[in-house]
Amino acid sequence: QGAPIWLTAAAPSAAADAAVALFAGHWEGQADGVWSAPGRVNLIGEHLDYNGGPVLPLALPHSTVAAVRARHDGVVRVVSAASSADLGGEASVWQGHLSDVGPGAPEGWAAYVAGVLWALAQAGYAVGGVDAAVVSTVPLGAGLSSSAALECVVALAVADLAVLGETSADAFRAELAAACVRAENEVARASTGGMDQAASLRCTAEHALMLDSATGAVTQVPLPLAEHGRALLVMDTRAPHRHADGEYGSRRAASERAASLLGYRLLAEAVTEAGGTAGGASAVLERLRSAAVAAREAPDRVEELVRRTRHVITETARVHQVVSLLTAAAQGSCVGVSGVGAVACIDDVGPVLSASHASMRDDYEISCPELDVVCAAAEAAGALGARMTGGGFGGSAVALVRAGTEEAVASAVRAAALAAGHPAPAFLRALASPGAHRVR
Ligand code: GAF
Repeated sequence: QGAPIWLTAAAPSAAADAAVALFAGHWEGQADGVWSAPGRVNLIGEHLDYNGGPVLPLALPHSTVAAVRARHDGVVRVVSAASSADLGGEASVWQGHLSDVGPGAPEGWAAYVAGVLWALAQAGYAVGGVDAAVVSTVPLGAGLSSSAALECVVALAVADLAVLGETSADAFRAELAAACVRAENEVARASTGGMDQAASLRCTAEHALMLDSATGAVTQVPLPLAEHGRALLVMDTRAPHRHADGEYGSRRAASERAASLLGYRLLAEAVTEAGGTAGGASAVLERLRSAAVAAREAPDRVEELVRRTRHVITETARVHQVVSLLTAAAQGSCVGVSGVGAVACIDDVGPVLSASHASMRDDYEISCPELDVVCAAAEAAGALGARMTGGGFGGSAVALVRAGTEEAVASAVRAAALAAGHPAPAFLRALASPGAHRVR
């Protein structure tokens, strides 16, 4: 059967050395500095960002690290290490001029670098170009935001070097995140929401980040896991993403259609109408059903819109539930379903994660057999709860486990995946890590 594969994060100094060495091997002279931006795992709140709802990601120790030098001639030159087939399999180089960057250009991974400079310029910042060398331990294609990590490390480096703003201030980081989202939406043409960029730039160590996607406001939510003998295990299914872009776009379109049938711009407004009660949710869903029928939507489409909206309403409630449980655990004021005390409150998060997975599988329909198998196997092996995380249709799941059981859970999950004829998953320890920062 073999042992589980663990994806480890590089020590910051080793990653910085690797980026500096890559820079020296490709661009004459020295970098001005080295920056790091993390990948993320979303604890709960899936497909809520573009609906204006709350999300709760944390930054991973797995990061993208860039050695960067400012330029003043509009040229962008970047080399990326041989981290994966997505990046060309071997060190891959892109160079171009900012005047050639815009919606749809360049294509491929360079969009996440050049696109950020373009978006900053569009936002009115004086951006002159860069030389950069990038290395990363964020697994690619795992739904752990490798592209956001790349955008965010570039944005922070450029902002620091050109002194575009107070890069330690959360308000300025929100502006940088907005530029990264614009690069992703317009230059890379991926219609994603803003969770991943906010996570990479605005997370802090030992906390999850509750982002209110409607206002951009954030709350740092304590994640007191290690001291209470609990841990988060990320399980990368390594399943091929099936039509993920098209399916993501169709979920987004369905949400927009449902909101508009209800007379709203964002489905978060329907969540407010539901008022946090089961009766309120049923009333909203009934109103949606009637509006969709009146608009002559096909019967299947009517029920699809109802299911999608139900996920948004129930998932929003689950985010607030998890935030309350974690906050109570940190304050030691916890009376949970499973008992009294911080551990009880943390353990009560488990079933909420599992309910979230069921909602994504059955109502939002973004899971896949590989994700269902790893979540079920983790729970059968003693995990307190598990759910798919990120966009879906492949990628990763996250499980809340008792500290010290990670290896046993990973072995059981690996065995279950192989028995189902799926690829061997890879595993990461998700320690809540700092957001993007300058390394040297
Ligand atoms: C992807 C997107 F990039 C995010 O914006 C978010 O919508 C997520 O899928 C689903 O929660 O990571």
